[in-house]
Order: sequence, then C-alpha cells, then structure tokens
Amino acid sequence: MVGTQQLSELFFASSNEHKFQESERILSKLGIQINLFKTTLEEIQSNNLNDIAEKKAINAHDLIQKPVIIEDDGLFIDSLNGFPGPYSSYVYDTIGNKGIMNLLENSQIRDAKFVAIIAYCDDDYGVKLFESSIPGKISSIIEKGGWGHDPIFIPDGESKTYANVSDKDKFSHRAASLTKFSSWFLDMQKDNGQ
Ligand code: ITT
Repeated sequence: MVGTQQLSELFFASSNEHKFQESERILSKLGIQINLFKTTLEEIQSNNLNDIAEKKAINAHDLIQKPVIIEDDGLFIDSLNGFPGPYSSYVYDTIGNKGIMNLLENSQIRDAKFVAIIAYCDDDYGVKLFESSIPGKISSIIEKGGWGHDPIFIPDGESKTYANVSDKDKFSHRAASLTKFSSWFLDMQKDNGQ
C-alpha cells in the first residue's frame, strides 16, 4: 500500500474542453470519473512529446496538488518529416487546416499518424506516461464538423475523417492511450484498497 492520498478524486488539466469532454466520455465507460481543471499549462519547447507531457504533468500537479492527468498530442505527417508533431496546437492556431492542406498540395503521399500521450502525476507514483498512436491519412478536402485537426485526419480502415466517423472513440489516439492508462490506474487503486 502506497501513501495515504485520496486517489479517487482525479483531475484532467487542460485548456482544451474538447479533449476533456472526449476523455470524460471514454474514461467513464471504463469506470473512472474525472474533473476538469481548466488551466493553461507550461509547455516546454521540445521535439519529444514524452518530455513535453512529463513537464506538463509536473506543472499541473504543482498547481493542483492532487492526482492529475494531462494529455499531449501531435499530428505527424510523413511527407513533412513529422511536422507539425509537437507543434500541432500552434500550427492549428496559426496556419490552420487550410495551411496544412496547402503544404500537401502536390503530395500524393498523405500518410500521417496521431499520437496521444497521457501523463499521470501524484505524490506517490510521480509521473507515469501512456502513449498510443493511430495511423491514417490526410484527407484531400477539409470536411465539415469536429474540432482541431478532426476534419483532415482519416484513421486507417475508414473512409471519413475523425470529424465524420460514426464513433471516433473506437479509433482515436486519445481512447487508445486512456485505455492503457485506465488499466494501470484501476490496478493501482485495487492494490491500494480503494
Ligand atoms: P492543453 O491545454 O491540454 O495542452 P492543447 O489544445 O494545447 O490543450 P496539445 O498541446 O496537446 O493540446 O495540442 C495538440 C493539438 O492537436 C490540439 O490543439 C488540436 O489542434 C490537435 N488535436 C489533438 N487531438 C485532436 C483530436 O482528437 N482531434 C482533432 N485535433 C486534435
């Protein structure tokens, strides 16, 4: 049995309510309730999502002083050597999906992957990282609906983008990483008698 902190109260720290809503829906099906801690976290400059996620989790834990998860994502496009990757949020806010389409205008090779790192942090376990990636393609048109890069990312095996697949949670990078996190978290709670 480790520590004495109340593990059943778990926060999800993010400035992005879309991420929280999807995570809440996915985790509640897995038996885990989360609360939004809405905040803008420090993001170090790095080409490595794991490093960014680890520092974000420590920053979130310093702020809230309770068990917390954060998520860091990136859309990695093969023909752009992995761009925008860790800079996905900045690229979305600046050139947007239209800018990405322009960069790929003459490219037949549209392979890409979406990566999600979930980072958990508490006093007893420190930081734990859970990573998944989902392969797919950048669409030829920007579809309507969804948020962020949803309208341009088609997961492998589908004909529509994340914005229009029937059940995004079945394929998403977020669901895959949260599923890994949940099995560790539920086992850890069991070990701690909660
Ligand atoms: P935080 O406050 O949680 O950091 P953020 O939006 O800045 O929120 P990231 O740094 O992880 O989050 O940025 C990843 C970007 O990738 C995000 O802003 C979206 O533009 C995009 N993205 C991530 N997951 C996505 C998804 O499921 N669908 C569409 N776009 C997504």
